[in-house]
Amino acid sequence: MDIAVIGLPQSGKSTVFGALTAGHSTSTGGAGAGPLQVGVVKVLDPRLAVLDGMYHPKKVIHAEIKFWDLPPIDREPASANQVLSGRQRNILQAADALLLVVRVFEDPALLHPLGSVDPGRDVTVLLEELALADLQALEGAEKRLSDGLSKAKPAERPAMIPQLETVKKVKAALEEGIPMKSQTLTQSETMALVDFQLLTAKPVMIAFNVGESDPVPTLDGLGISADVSGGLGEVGLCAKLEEDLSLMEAEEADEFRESMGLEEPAVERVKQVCYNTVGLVSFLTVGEDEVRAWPVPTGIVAQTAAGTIHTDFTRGFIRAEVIAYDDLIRCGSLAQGRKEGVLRSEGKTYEVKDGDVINFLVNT
Ligand SMILES: Nc1nc2c(ncn2[C@@H]2O[C@H](COP(=O)(O)OP(=O)(O)OP(=O)(O)O)[C@@H](O)[C@H]2O)c(=O)[nH]1
Ligand SMILES: [Mg+2]
Repeated sequence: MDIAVIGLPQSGKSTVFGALTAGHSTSTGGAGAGPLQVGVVKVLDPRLAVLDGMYHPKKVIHAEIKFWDLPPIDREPASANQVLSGRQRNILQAADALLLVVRVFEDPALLHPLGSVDPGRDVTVLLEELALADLQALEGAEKRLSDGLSKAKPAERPAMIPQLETVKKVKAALEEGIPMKSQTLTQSETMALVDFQLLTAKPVMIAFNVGESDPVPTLDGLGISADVSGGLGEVGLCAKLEEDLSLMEAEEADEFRESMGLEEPAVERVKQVCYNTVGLVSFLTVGEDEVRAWPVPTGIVAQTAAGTIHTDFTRGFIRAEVIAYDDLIRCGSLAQGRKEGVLRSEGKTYEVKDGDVINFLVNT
């Protein structure tokens, strides 16, 4: 899962990124506008440790979250008709979710780009920037599609009209302040927009970067309604402190946390918020080679889930043998699970549940 870390200048993005990735990051894409930092965080699933003891596989593969530290969102871009740079846009479009860093900490020595520390305003501003970027993308699309339509042969036109209509509809709603993920669209309308990878369709989480003694604000408390925001995830952390702690030896960091009355490391809370906001569940696979957790969107059906292992598995899907993790542990083996009738055979449209241990039977 890829998460882009964005926010206003000097809000603490790189510090949040450092706290999450504990200094384990690499530069990438150095050409032109300077390198970007990317860091990988493992999502340790305790169920894999138990399965490891049961199967003794060669490898245990946990899910991973990749964080991308981006340059700030410039409120006065060099080019007035482009809010985000092309490169920023590409990374945001490819991301599964966005983590918006909002400054709450006070520091008289560090000027806020908008003149004052005001988290509620900053959340609104950042969401507006995302909406603006989508509006620009849709305006471009509308123009291209209209031009294409006027040049098309009469026989070609009927096939082109629905996409143009969808672009107009979504654009109008966006102008009313409704992000794409809060709009009611049919499946074919959603499909018509897939290629545009709109940013307001993505899950968004707010990371409130607080000072050491600041209370953590809430979106509710800031008066940001879920209707407008499309349902945001939220998490508070003192990024500077968390970054320092993340670089210490684990034992030393734990002592510090305890003495300061801090909860678990921020990265654990952020991971949880990511899973909840993006709406992920994990199915598991077991075997002598590897035991592995596969994060997939809630509600995914078996045939689509098979494709996360290998794209060919979607096409070649025959059926899925499924047992719930708890049942497998209770039975002690798949064979025993089959005997007791808790290992089931499921078809293409079976809805995958968190903790399902699955063996896909495929024709490749
Ligand atoms: N007091 C205080 N300072 C912080 C905190 N988090 C970050 N800073 C400081 O704020 C400044 C900017 O932090 P960065 O993490 O570089 O912010 P950024 O958003 O990545 O900045 P740009 O990429 O330049 O936009 C640094 O001097 C940090 O030390 C915090 O929680 N408290
Ligand atoms: Mg930075």
